[in-house]
Amino acid sequence: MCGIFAYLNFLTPKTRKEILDYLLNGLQRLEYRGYDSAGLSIDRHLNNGVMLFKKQGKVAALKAALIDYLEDGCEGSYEDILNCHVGIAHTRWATHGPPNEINSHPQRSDPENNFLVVHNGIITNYQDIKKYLEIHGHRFESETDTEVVAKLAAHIYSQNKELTFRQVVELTCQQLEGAFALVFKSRYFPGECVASRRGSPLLVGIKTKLRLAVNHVPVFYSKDTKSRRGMEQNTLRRETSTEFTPLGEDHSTEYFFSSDASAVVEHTNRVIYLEDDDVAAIHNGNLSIHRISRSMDIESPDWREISTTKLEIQQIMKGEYSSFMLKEIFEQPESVVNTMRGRVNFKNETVVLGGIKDFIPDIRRCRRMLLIGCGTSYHTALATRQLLEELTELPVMVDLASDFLDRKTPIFRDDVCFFISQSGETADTLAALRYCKSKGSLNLGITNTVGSSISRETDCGVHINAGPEIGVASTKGYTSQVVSLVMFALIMSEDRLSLQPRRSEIISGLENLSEHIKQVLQQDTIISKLAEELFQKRSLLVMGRGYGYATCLEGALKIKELTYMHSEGILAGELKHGPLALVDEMLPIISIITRSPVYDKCMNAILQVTARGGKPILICEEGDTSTEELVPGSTYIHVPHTVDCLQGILTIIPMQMLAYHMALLKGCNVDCPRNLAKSVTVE
Ligand code: G6Q
Ligand code: GLU
Repeated sequence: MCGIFAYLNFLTPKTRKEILDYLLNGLQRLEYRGYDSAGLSIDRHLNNGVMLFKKQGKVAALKAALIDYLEDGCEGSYEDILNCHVGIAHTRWATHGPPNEINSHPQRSDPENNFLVVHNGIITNYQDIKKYLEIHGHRFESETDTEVVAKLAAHIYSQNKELTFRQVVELTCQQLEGAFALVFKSRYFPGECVASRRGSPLLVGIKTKLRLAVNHVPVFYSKDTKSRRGMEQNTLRRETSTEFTPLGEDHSTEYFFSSDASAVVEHTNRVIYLEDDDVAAIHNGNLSIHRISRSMDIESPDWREISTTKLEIQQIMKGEYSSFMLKEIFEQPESVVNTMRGRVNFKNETVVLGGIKDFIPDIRRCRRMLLIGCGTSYHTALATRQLLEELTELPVMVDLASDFLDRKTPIFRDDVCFFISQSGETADTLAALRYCKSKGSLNLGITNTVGSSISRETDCGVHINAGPEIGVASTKGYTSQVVSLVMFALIMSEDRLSLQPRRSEIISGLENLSEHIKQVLQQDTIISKLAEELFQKRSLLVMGRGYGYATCLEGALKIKELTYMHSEGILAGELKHGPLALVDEMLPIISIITRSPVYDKCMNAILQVTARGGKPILICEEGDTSTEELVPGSTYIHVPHTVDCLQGILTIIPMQMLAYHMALLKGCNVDCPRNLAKSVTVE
């Protein structure tokens, strides 16, 4: 989820200082991705050992610690020249185990650092692998999922010392489930580096003095079960060693592995984007790419192109995006998948939330559920209350943490309280949690931040795994929180026969969610045009009901916090009870209207608006011709149709994009709106 940077210099003499500068600088280039700790590994001066440096906090803290250590001179000087060397580095954003030095990466196989690995992503079957390795005598030191990878590699190698580094990694990765980008370094294979990915991005940068002989790297298959001509071969292919070399006599080459191009562009613009299950190995200065077998269904090419990246250094601080907020909005197709990864089995229609599974029987026995949060996290509670009521048949209360505390709300031992907080540190939510703890309820955390106060102080919980959210306005945090509570509702209803068709419908909606979000994001041009029409208005209403109501409040919050324009989310059912007085030809009203049992009621509200000269802007479903017939001539933003309880995820995204574009037009800082902070640690 965060950053990987590795550097290999082959026949390219570099001082230890230069290598460390490359690694630290690479990590700094990846800082925009957000992280909580950093670490790196380089070779030791003497006896072929490997050094590990890890630090909680910023890369600058790691740098300071390194300088202190190396300047003491005990591990060889800064100026030692290393002709062939591998250094690996990482910025971690914790998913398993709080941020601290032991949990930082590189993770190691043993105290001798025989195999080291840096990892982005989540290994979903790490507990099974851990049990297996423990039986075989391995002792674990960290709480991460990643440590199993280093130990498994060492275990596999200990059983067959004939294996090449690449084969060790290939066998290791075959056992892994989940999402990963991995880069390995080993004491047994000095000067070699092996990397692989599945679901998390990873690229290789190449720098040579002379022109490259080829503009692609061939892919080799360890097990070629089906040739291109469709003939069964079932043979192990012979290894070919020189897969890729520069032209001429000078074979000096430098390689970079990185999560994205921003960390390598200052060294080279020649990059190879690895594909899922590629194993890229550098041996004797040669890069080769291997796969276990050809994909049977996709005609993927037998080579990886060496492309020329056009990214300029000035552009890279936020990757290819101009702001964190934009990056986070566009990450949502991926972040919702990360929230579900290893938890939803779409085939068997089962859901497992490891962090709460032992508490499910207690939760099922409760008398009431309370969802508590602030701001966007409170809107998550509103967005999921209806589904929770439907699938649990329990009373569900939603509360703003501050108000909940002001009221000294009565709480009982048979209550289950959810504390929803992206940061896990919000003072009001934390105070509400502490209050509930004193009353003896069962307390669950829904947070994005492993090791945060809410994650530590609750009895159990769900990490939403959306990746770090840096923009003050919450975007991907919101959609992943909603997905987490939907998954929880699915678990609560798994043994209810009568609810199975409903569960299937929701699980299928979750399966298609990422694709649907991508379709919504394609509306960017229409939305930016709409922003041009709206950004100079004085006020904006967002109206809807049912599952659309949370979108109204959250959409209005996005507009007001980013553009400083007055904006209000209103429940369509309340229109006649006040807000209708505001309606005239001038006031823009965005209406959320999707096919649901409240469609007719939403339509009535829209007609009341048009009857008073108002011109609603409609967020509706693709193919919904009836709305367009009833309200002709309005501006429409279309979102794909999905199951009602997930529709709010698709309707909030145009609102996030609208708020973003309006803020840009008004010249506001989209990442840090005035007067607001990302983590509100005071009440
Ligand atoms: C909205 C903000 C804000 C946030 C709250 C609660 O865009 O990000 O409303 O949701 O301050 O924060 P936590 O979710 O971190 O508790
Ligand atoms: N899951 C790993 C951990 O928690 C890696 C997290 C990351 O991508 O930084 O250590």
